[in-house]
Amino acid sequence: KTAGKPIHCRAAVARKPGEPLVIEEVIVAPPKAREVRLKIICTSLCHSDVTFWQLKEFPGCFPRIFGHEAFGVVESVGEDVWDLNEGDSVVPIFLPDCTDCLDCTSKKSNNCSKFQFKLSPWMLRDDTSRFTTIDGETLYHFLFISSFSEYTVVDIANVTKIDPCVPPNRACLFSCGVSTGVGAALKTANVEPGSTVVIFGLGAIGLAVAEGARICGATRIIGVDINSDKLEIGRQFGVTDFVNSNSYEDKPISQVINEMTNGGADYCFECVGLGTLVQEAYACCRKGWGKTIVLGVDKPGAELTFKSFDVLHSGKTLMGSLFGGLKPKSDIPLLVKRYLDKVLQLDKFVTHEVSFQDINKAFDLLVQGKSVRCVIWM
Ligand code: CXF
Ligand code: ZN
Repeated sequence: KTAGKPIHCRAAVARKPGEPLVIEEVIVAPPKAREVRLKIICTSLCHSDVTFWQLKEFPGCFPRIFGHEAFGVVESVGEDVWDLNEGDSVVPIFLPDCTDCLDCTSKKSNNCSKFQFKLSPWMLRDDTSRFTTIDGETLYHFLFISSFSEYTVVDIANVTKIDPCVPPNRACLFSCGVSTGVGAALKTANVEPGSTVVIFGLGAIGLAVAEGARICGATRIIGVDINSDKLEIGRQFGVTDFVNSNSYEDKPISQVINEMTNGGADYCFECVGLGTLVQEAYACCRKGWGKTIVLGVDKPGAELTFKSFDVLHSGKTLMGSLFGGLKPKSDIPLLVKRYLDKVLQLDKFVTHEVSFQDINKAFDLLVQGKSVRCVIWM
């Protein structure tokens, strides 16, 4: 039995920004109080892993174990863990859900106030690491998860149980990007049947918004991207119109959309993380009732500017959405039910699968815009 003892296993360590990960032997400490140690079965690569792996200055920090979209099984539990047991199937989720603060007990929020979401390189509660190398070097965590390791330790606030009948390479998708996009359409926007939706950026998040909008009965789903390969993949996700934003030099993309939609879309989703694109999205949601929902993550410290008149006297709404507005512990089971009922389609998100030793291939594919989700099997 491994419970209570350190585990030696393989992890993909990011030693320097932008450089290939190195598979190394690491030591994973046993879980402390209110923590669990997970055996990771598979993990998938989310664009946030790539973003922070490329960052040279803080919040980039090294050496670090990335990965936060995963499926695993509880190997052992620390003290004061009541609702998770050895052998449970789980998805780790970067957004904490303590279940008892003002936010976690309100259906209006998914932004836990006991554990404020932050870009910490440590464990959630005590700002320490559970990873060391065999030379005794401390390794940083990522988004409280660090799933690019055969074993990892996570806080119970970052774990959601999942029905074990979901296959691992589908279960891991609930952990971040797909849930975020689907949640943004279903929960943050609550898209009505017959709506016109515009999606800026057809990566996994944008395609998941399309899947959510399709489930909600949107009739027109316009995809905007600079990569024409996204036309074909978008079609598979129910995108009805594709606009290549690089093909219009003479007019802003918001004007193209306003002309196509006779005055603007019901819902615009920004899934890239560029201030200028947020402005464009806002400029082409319909006056009176249009909503623009921002999912993209801009550089830390970036600012957004708008004309006061346009914001205050247009009847439009601009809002951000963290994890698609989903409450990890209560909403993920509802999405899982939709998947098991064959309403939510997940197969098409997984474009590639590789084994753990080939993890750098997953990075290459995502950086080149060739994959939607690449599942990495441990
Ligand atoms: C993101 C969410 C917003 C901040 C950076 C990380 N999470 C997962 O990909
Ligand atoms: Zn993510």
